[in-house]
Amino acid sequence: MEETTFIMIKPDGVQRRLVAPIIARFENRGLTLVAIKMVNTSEALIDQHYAELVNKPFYPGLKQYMLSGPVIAMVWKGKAAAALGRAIVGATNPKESAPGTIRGDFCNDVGRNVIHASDSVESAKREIALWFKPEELVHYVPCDLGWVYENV
Ligand code: IDP
Repeated sequence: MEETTFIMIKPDGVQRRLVAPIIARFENRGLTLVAIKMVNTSEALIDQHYAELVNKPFYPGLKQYMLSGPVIAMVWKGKAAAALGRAIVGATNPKESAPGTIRGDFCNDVGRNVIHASDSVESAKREIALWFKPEELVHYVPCDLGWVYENV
């Protein structure tokens, strides 16, 4: 229940006014919002965030996309938060994302797939440390936990 994951609404999600519907998907699933901020990204931050992809042929386009406007950076907490976050977001390529997932409901093209979710607990730790200072994470106990989880 203490696991956290990093979720980011990409520039197209912000421009297309999808912030509220996207956040609702995570709240509806019983995850707890721990941190949120709007960020004007920088080249250095995007290069670090996507360090594993910098040599891919699509990276220049990805970087331009990620620098094209503000993003919403978030940390969500809950049981299996990283795996659940990926399930809520859907497959990388929207053509393969199931309906009911964010990408399956709101996008079409892999290069405009509106949202990022950490792909593992380890990635989440790295990404949270990259995007947030420790004091920006606000931990509290939501009053409905016993209704979200069988064993609290
Ligand atoms: P993920 O976002 O589902 O974790 P990654 O493989 O880590 O997927 O790729 C990061 C991002 O790079 C994707 O979300 C997508 O925006 C972009 N991307 C991945 N593959 C391609 C591609 O083949 N063409 C264009 N953009 C891509």
